[in-house]
Formats: sequence, structure tokens, C-alpha cells
Amino acid sequence: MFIDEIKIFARAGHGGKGAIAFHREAYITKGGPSGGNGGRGGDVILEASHDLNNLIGQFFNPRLIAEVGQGGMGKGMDGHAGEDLVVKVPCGTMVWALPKPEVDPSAELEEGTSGPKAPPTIPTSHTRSVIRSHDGVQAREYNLEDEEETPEPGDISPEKGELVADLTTHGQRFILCKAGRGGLGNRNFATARHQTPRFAQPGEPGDEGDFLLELRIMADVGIVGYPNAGKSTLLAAISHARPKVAAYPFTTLHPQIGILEYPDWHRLTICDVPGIIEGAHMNVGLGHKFLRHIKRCKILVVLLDMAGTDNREPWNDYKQLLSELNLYDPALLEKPRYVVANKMDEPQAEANLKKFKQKVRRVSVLPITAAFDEGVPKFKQLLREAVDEANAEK
Ligand SMILES: Nc1nc2c(ncn2[C@@H]2O[C@H](COP(=O)(O)OP(=O)(O)OP(=O)(O)O)[C@@H](O)[C@H]2O)c(=O)[nH]1
Ligand SMILES: [Mg+2]
Repeated sequence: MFIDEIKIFARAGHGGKGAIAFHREAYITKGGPSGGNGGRGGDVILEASHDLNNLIGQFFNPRLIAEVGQGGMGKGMDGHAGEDLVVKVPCGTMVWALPKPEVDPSAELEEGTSGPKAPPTIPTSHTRSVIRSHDGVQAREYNLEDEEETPEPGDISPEKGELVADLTTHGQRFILCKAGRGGLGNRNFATARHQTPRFAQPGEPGDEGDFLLELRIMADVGIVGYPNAGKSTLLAAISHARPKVAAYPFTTLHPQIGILEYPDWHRLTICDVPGIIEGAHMNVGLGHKFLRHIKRCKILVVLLDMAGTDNREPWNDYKQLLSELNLYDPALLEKPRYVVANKMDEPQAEANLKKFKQKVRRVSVLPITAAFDEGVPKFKQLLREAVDEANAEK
């Protein structure tokens, strides 16, 4: 199972309450107040890890609840702090604080009458961590409908709420919910005029809220193409990944990651996504939602079936692919793009390649036969140079 979007609930630990106690000992019948302080609760922390590649952990454990702080005790003993809950998520996870529908108090009073639906607002319980992490930075509206823009922390989307974090590098941490402080015990409130305070502070509540985790895979190279073009075959040829390869469309149902390793141990991550077909933007085939995973790739490889299997025409495939990429996000077309012609072992391929070059001008094409490793070493070299170039430009 591959999970790239999941809703979770998180709650940091409440602080323990302060104790109300008085010192008692043999021959000391009226010792002073001795209530210890409550311990602080545990934070809920998300940590990016490159050992994970999807959000399956949160699918099975969608409620992240940190430990509460222990209450204060007599004899001046403070409570233990609750343990932080550190949850690992894959690199490339975006964290949205989901909007909570506001409860209309008048609707509760008049039972049965359905009042107008209140607009969604950002839950107040998050505001603390949000303000802390973005110190008063004005949030800007982020329109999800046109996915042209890449959202940044602080952006607000009507459906997903506020983007509170984008965890991109291994080890990066984000405090999703801040714990409550422990309450002070009664010994803190003794004064010269009031020596026996019979009150103590309760612990502060921890932050809580609903969040949406959205994964956008961080890979160097994204391979896109029609179903059956040989994307998975190519991924298997250049990396140790073993995606399923079969002669029917939509063999690959979710993104696959492979690591391409060079003799000098230089590594590139390659992402193979499901096939795209004409009308993918209208949900034809597997739709195009999975294209979010190539949004962060440094370069794109457009893989074409040059054999023209099933009477397909590679130049039309190319045009359609670009059009679908553009409909998903025009920024995808601004990425460095490399066209690779596959299945050059097939009889029609040479003639098709010639025709392709005539029809699609100013595009250099690398011919390969992924199934038999022909042209693959050259392709690996091309990837390395292309990614280096993209890095240098950045
Ligand atoms: N003749 C020939 N067949 C190939 C070549 N590369 C892949 N194929 C075949 O093409 C078919 C589809 O290959 P896949 O790698 O599954 O294609 P894909 O693009 O990943 O397909 P989806 O996952 O469905 O999008 C398989 O039967 C492969 O054996 C090649 O270079 N030459
Ligand atoms: Mg595949």
C-alpha cells in the first residue's frame, strides 16, 4: 500500500497539575506548603527521514498522542515531564493544519433549524505553534485549484488549511503540537502574609488539532510517459529497484523510487510514476494526481515508446504528454526535460524516430532499448550531467 496523503489527529501532552501539600514530620506539625510542580507534557514532533518513502505509518496510526506530564507530589517533589512523541515521516512531507468548521452557538440553541454553514477557519488550538514557527509572517492565500504555485509554510488553502511545515531534509524536525507547561505547586504561592496557600496551578493543556500530511517525493529525476512505454523497465535497468513490469497498461499504480549508483558512489534518486494518457487531467486512466511526486524533481525524462505499439504515434504521444503536464502544472514544463526513445529493438522504431525528428524539431532524443540495456550507460551519463547542471543553475 502506498499512502501519499493522510489525515491525522495530534495532541501534545497536558502539563501535570501542581500539588497542594504541607510538610508534616515528627515534631513538625505545621510545616509550610510543600506541593511540588507538575511536569510538562510531551511535544508531538515530526521528523523527516530518508528511510521512509510513504506515509503508511500514519495510515495505521493516525492519532499521535504524546504523554502527559506527571502531577506534582508532596514533600516538594516535582512530577516527571511527559516524553516527546517523535514520529518519522518521509522527506518531502508537507504538513497542513486542517480547517475546523466553526460551531455556530445559535444553531445549538435552536435545535432542528439548520442555520447557514459557517466558513471554515483555522483551529485556534494550532495557532500557538503556528505563530511560534512563523513569527508573525503574514499568511498568504494559496489557491489549490491552480496548482501553479508551490505552497510555502504560512500559505493558506481553503480545503487544506494552513501549510505549517515542509519537511524536506533528513533529520529536519517540526513541533506539530506544543506541550502544556506543568502547574506550580502550592509551595510557590507562600508569602509572608499567606503562609498556607491551599491552591495550586492546574497544568496547561497541550496543543491539539487535525492535520493533513501530504507527501511530495523528493527525487532528482522523474520519468513520465504513456503506459507501457517502458518506464519501469528503464528504472529496473538503471537501479536496484524492481518495479513490476508487464505488457498491460497501468502496471505501475503508484510512484516507485530507485537509486542510481555510479562507480564513484555518486547517487541519484529516480522516480517512476504511473502512466499518463490523454485526458488524465479529467481523471482518465489513473488521473494525474500522482504528478505531484515529480513536482520536486530536478529534471524530467519523457520516455516514448518509439515502436509505436498499438498503432500509437510517438510524436502525438509527446504532444499529449506535454499538454497533460501543462494542464497539471505549467511549472513542470519549465524543468529541464530530456526525451528518450525506447524500444529501439522493434522493427518500426528506426523509421518512427526519423519521423519524430522531422515532426518535433529542436528536441534532442536519446534512443535506447531498456529491455536489453542498449543505450542505458549513455542514459545514465546523461542523467548525471543533467542533474549536475540543474544543481549548478539552482
Ligand atoms: N521490445 C521491447 N519491449 C520493451 C522494452 N522496454 C519495455 N518493454 C516491454 O514493454 C512492456 C511495458 O513495460 P513497463 O516497463 O511495464 O512499462 P511502463 O511504462 O512502466 O508501464 P506502466 O507501468 O503501465 O505505465 C513490457 O512488456 C516490457 O517488457 C524495450 O526496450 N523493448
Ligand atoms: Mg510501470
